Amino acid sequence: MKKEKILVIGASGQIGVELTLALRKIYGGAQVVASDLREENELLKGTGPYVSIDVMNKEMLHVQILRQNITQVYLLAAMLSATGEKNPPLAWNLNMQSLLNVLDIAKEEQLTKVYWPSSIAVFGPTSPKLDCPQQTIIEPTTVYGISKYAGEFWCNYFFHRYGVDVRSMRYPGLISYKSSPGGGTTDYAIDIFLAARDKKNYNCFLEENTRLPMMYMPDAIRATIELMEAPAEKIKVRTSYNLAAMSFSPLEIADEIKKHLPGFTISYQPDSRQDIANSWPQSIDDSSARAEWGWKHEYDLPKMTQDMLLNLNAL
Ligand code: NAD
Ligand code: AKB
Repeated sequence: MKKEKILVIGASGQIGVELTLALRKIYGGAQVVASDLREENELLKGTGPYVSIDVMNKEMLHVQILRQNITQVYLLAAMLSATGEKNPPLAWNLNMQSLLNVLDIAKEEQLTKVYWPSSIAVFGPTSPKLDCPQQTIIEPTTVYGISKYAGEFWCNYFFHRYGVDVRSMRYPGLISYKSSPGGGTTDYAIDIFLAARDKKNYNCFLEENTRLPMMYMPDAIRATIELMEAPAEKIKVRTSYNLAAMSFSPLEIADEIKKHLPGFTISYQPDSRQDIANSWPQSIDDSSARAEWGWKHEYDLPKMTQDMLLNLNAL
């Protein structure tokens, strides 16, 4: 059997750091090449190779894939929802061109697998708010959501037309303590923990009852690896799988934090991110992922909160 050699693009980001470390545990440090626009990453230092790559430079990317004998690519470079609204053409360009560059090279070099994440941001105000199904009305209102929805169809196209084994899931908002988030609407659910630890109060940029789908990073990393390791015949959805774990509002997460830190307080000052949050579903139906490749989440709100506070040394 051919030994896999993996390239993670966007390895210095919120997901990239933890995914790279997890993949290195499975495949060995030398088999997982971390890459990013950023020159280096403290958390990845000494764990395996790191190269600085601009995914928009297709030639340079192609050369690296050949030079490093890469067989699989995990593409994580993207501009997220809130940052994307500050510069829509740039977000569209990065989110689309990076994917097309990777898919084209994967086709040409017959890479064994490609991973590319989509997001709950594909859904818009006309999608069902509760238990939003895998297939439903999808009319995103952010440039980020539009780019993710278009990207899903490029993945589907490259699979059916060229046989590229590209796999994808629609992550909810991800909560983690190792690496900072990159400019999303769900980032408040990370900021709130840092504020609870450092200042004992948090001024939230979303309204108190804004419920959104969320997931703790260990679940997201495990889901990603399980999807990529599933036998190809189990992967029936070639656009992107709905994925879920928990849903909560700022008020509910603040109440959960207060169970551990009774002096914690929260105030609300919604900004432009409120409109983005209002356009997304409150909960997601991920029964296809559960039935087809066995997805099962481990962390709910209380378990995630306890683990976050422990790891941030707030308990
Ligand atoms: P992030 O912003 O934290 O990380 C992205 C990384 O890509 C950064 O380290 C950045 O330096 C790098 N990058 C940017 N432009 C690049 C370029 N031209 N070439 C190479 N690298 C470049 O993002 P993240 O939160 O880790 O998200 C990773 C993926 O997961 C994205 O596709 C995102 O849309 C998706 N996603 C994330 C979440 C979440 O809550 N974090 C939820 C849904 C989907
Ligand atoms: C964001 O808020 O933009 C991301 C996402 C849900 O895709 N966390």
